[in-house]
Amino acid sequence: MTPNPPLNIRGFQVYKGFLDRAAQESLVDQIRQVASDAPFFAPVTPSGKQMSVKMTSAGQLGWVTDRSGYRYQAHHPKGGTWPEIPESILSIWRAVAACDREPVSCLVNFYGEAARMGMHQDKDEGDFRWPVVSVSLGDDALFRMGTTTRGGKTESLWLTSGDVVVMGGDARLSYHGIDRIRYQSCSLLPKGGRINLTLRVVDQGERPQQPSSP
Ligand code: MD3
Ligand code: FE
Repeated sequence: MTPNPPLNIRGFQVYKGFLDRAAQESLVDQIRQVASDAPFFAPVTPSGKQMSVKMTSAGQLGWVTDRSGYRYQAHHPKGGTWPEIPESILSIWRAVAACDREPVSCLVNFYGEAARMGMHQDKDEGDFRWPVVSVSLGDDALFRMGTTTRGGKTESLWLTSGDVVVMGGDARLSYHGIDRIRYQSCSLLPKGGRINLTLRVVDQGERPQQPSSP
C-alpha cells in the first residue's frame, strides 16, 4: 500500500486508487464473512421511510436506525453482537487516519442499482475530534460534498472502487451524500452494486446513546 498523495477537496482527503484489485477482492471476502455473521438489514428512518441502502456493521458498536431514531448500539437489530472489524480493514485506518485511536465501528452500506443517500451530517458519534474513513468497493458512485450548513455550496466527485476518503478536521461535520451509482460499472461484485465501509471512533460516555432524529 503506497498511496498517491491525497487530493484535498473541501478538507476531505481523497486517496484515489488506494487499494489495488487484489486488496479489493480480499476485502470483499472479509465483508462476506461479516455479513454471514451479521446479515444486511433494511434500515428505516425515524419518520418511517425505508432507506434504499442495506446495512450491517462490524466492531463494538454498529449504526442503526428505526422508528425510535438513529444511534450506535452494541447489537444487531435481530440480536447478537457485531463481528470484530477485520484486521485488513483496521490496517487501512492505521495507514490514513493519523490518530492514536482505533475505530470502534465499521458501518457497511450496500448500494443496489437505485440506491442513494441524501445529504446529511454524521453526528451520532458523540465526539467529532476523530476522523471518519470511507472505503469504496464496486460500482462508481457520485459523491456530493458540501459545507457545514444545510443547503450550502456543494461539489461532486466520482468515487471508484479502491478509493479511500478521510473526513477530519473542519470537514468532519460537512454535509455529504451519494446521488447515484453507475450500476455495473465495475466487475468487483459479480451482480453489481457498491459497498461503502465507514470507520469511526464513537464515544458514548458511560451510557448507551439516546436515539436522535434528523
Ligand atoms: C463526510 N456514507 O454512512 S461515505 C454514511 O458512500 C455515509 O455510503 C456514504 O455518508 C457512502 O454516513 C458516504 C463518505 C463519508 C462518510 C462519512 C463522513 C463522508 C463523510 C463524515 C463526515 C463528513
Ligand atoms: Fe455520512
